[in-house]
Amino acid sequence: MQSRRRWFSTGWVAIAVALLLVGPTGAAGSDGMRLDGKSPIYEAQSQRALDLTDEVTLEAWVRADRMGQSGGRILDKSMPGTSDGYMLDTFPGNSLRFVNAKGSCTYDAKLPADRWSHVAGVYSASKKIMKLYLNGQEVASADGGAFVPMTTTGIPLRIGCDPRGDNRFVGRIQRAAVYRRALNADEIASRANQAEPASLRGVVGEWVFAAEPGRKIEPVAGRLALEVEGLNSSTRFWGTIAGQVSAPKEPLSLWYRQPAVEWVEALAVGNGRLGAMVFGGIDRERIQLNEDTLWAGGPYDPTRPEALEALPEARRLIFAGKYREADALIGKQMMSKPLGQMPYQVVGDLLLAFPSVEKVTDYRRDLNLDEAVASVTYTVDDVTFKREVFSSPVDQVIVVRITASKPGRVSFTAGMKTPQRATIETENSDTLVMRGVNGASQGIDGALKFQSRVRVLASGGTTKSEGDRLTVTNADSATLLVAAATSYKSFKDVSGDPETPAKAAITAASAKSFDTLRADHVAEHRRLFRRVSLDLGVTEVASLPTDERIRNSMTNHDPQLAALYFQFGRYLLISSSRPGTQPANLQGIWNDSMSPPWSSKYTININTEMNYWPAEPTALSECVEPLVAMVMDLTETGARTARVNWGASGWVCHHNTDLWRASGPIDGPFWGFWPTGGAWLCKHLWEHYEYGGDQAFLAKVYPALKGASQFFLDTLVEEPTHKWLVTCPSISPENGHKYGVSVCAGPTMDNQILRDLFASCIHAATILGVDEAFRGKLEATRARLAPDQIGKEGQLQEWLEDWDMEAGDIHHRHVSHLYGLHPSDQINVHDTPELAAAVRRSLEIRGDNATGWGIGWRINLWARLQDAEHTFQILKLLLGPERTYPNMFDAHPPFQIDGNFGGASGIAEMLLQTRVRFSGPAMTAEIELLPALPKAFATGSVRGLRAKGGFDVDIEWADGKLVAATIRSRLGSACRLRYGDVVREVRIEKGGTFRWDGR
Ligand code: FUC
Repeated sequence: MQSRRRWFSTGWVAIAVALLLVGPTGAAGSDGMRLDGKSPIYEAQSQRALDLTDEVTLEAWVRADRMGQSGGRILDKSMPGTSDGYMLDTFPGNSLRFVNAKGSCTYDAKLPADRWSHVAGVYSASKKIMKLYLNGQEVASADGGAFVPMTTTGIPLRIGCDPRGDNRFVGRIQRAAVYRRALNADEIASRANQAEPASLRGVVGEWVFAAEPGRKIEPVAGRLALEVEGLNSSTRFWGTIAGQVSAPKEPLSLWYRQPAVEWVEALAVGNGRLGAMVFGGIDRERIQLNEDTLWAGGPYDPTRPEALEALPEARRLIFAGKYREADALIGKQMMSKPLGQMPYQVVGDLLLAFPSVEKVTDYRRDLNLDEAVASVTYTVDDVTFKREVFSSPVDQVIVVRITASKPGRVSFTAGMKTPQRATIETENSDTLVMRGVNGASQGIDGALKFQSRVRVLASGGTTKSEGDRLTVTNADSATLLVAAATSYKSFKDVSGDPETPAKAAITAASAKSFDTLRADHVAEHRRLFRRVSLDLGVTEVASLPTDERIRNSMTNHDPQLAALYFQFGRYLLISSSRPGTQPANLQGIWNDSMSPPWSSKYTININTEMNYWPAEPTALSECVEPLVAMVMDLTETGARTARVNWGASGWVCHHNTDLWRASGPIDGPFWGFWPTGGAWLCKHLWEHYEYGGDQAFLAKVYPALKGASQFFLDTLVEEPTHKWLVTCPSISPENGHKYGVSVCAGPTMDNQILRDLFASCIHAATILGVDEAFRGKLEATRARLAPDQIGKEGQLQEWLEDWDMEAGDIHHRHVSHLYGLHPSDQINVHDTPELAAAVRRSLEIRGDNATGWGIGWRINLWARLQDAEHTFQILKLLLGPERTYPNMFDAHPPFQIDGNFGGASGIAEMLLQTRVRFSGPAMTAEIELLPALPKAFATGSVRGLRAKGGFDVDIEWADGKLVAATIRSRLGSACRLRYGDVVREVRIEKGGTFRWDGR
């Protein structure tokens, strides 16, 4: 009110007269607020009142500069890329456009730069009105088509830009308003022609802008204040950060001297199920939340009965060399319905707004990998503020702790937002509740309910609720407990109730002190994390912030960065995959989107397997449990796909699966027609036995191994030339061959995977003493699988025929046919040197640079080739800024977590490699020490790695040579130790230790 009076103090009568002559001024005596593309962004404080569905009017007085083709937003509450919300802008150029779920209404307004224009957009779904007004005159309307209600999803309303801060308006805005009804023509004309129009019924917010508005703009009518970027704003700090803090004490930390602005700068915490990305802002904190069962869709059946009819013809075409025709037929008749699977989705954000400050000193945010706690600290004047965030596997809540070094200094507002269909409200004076339903996708309706609850426990001060926010004022400290759950019970049952577990977790955690919550969390994390320690040497650069180290890693000598990357990989696995949770997907559990890249699913033609490569060797075998559980689910859904699509018994899974365990071929034949995904996953079941020797486990998973084998016994066919038994149709994952398609018969990878699958099934049946006749069948079939072949370039052939050099992309990221060397050990430098040399040739032809996971795989392969220096060169590619984001997430790009795990596994492979051989049920491990130790890691040690056969291994080395290794046996068995050319056979009793110096 104050400003309004000042604003018109020159006397409005004279101005009103002038107005009639020159059109609207709207704001005599004021130039309004200048927006120049860099000025602060204003956003309405509350979203709820703006969630209009039937009617809306958007009004503003603007003086636009000459704008480029893309124009700029005037009032925008719409989700970019969707028709959700509503928006008034100047697209194209200086036109006028009004957009909502109905579509758009545009008028070439030629908005002038030298005088004010009054602009308005009016919509009513029920009255079928969509109109644009310029200076009080109707100038455009959209008449045809359906007048649908507007969709609202809690997107903030912004003035002068879109919710991403893009499409910025350039020029002046002097007054703006939003109404929850469609104003009529007379009302608009009268508004346009008055200098100080009286407020009208239905106004939600009306704001006037001084030349230099403050951080907050109170409405002149309606209730909603505007704030510089509001609670939803970015975490960018507009003030100054002074001082240079030093590194945290814990060397296994990621740390930074500024808040995260981009998502790939934020720090990840997780308890396997609940994930959070912590931005560490100063006056705005964003904690982005995930729950690992919040995917789109619901139980569905993608099988395709017509596939089976087409199968004989597809095979005939392939064996006749008509690959393109086969591809067309498969595309038409054999792919899943729907053709895609369901995406993993975001819960939303917990947003905290703190009092604004101009200057802070000694800002630091870090992620302590040893404690699994993310922290933020900074000082304002003489008060040091601290925030700690962790996701507790013990208490099933995310805990946010806010403290200050002086009493009464903790004040903030907490709210939530989400792109999901959800409501957000307060309950009592201390709790925020988000209730929602998941999204639909590919025609599959959302069938999940979800809930997230945030409880604020402040000590001292006051806590109150207001609309959809909680405000804490002058507290000494505060703890926020965040819970989330969905109604998912299993891939076929969504009848759960999300409220009960979410409430129960908060109630139970509220009864514990913060110190106890934290101590319990840290102890449980350390139980797994501390099993392995790694020292690769430390140089001076190790004390620099993590983002700087990554940026300079190509030129720095920074061996500790590799050790940090290794431990970060272990940290991520512990945080994204724990017994009872979902397996780690393409992004682990961290995703801020409704439609993430590749839907953040389980891509099982490399990515999901790579996620679990470090699990057993780096002593995190418990973390494999979710993967095993998923395979057991797939035996059920995959049996349906086997029967319907292939007419086979057993079970099959193609190149992807999702929360609902869909197992059919998706996307298109080129990517999806690959029946060997489930068989590859079985390797992890078998390896769990090889590492741990747990027979009860083996008995439990044996049906999965058997069912996977059974499918191939039923579907392998004889190829005409050599009479080998081959998969058909199949592909060598995602690589087009000579004929420009990928469909083929018997790609090398399939033969290798099936050799492993059958061998593991035979060994398992032998150990369990079952299925003798079946074993015999597997042995006979295994002997007839196509062998590995060496092609004319000396390379390992990717296909039955020597097409490698004629393939469309000889530098392809996938190196599927090299599976035999890694992750399998069918090929190795000691037993099959010719084939190992052929793998090397293939790798040379492929080249070192690839996507994040492509590099990750190459590191493991070169380590298996035992070329230490080449392995190290590729490791550097992975650690460099092109493949590692500032928060150490792997960049495919975009973010994909497999590279993190492939890198961790590769570093382990440089230090230790193991193989097992069976004689009857007895396994003998061969443990090879320091097989690929580069000069850069000349002196160091590792403790707690695991070797197949049930061994724990510590290794110490100096100047590139083994000092000593300690091998402990958990099972009591024989092993061969190898260091360089020296081989030593030993038998270590159960619980016993053997120390060896390599001689
Ligand atoms: C496979 C890869 C892509 C990507 C996707 C998730 O299809 O070929 O590079 O990693 O999975």
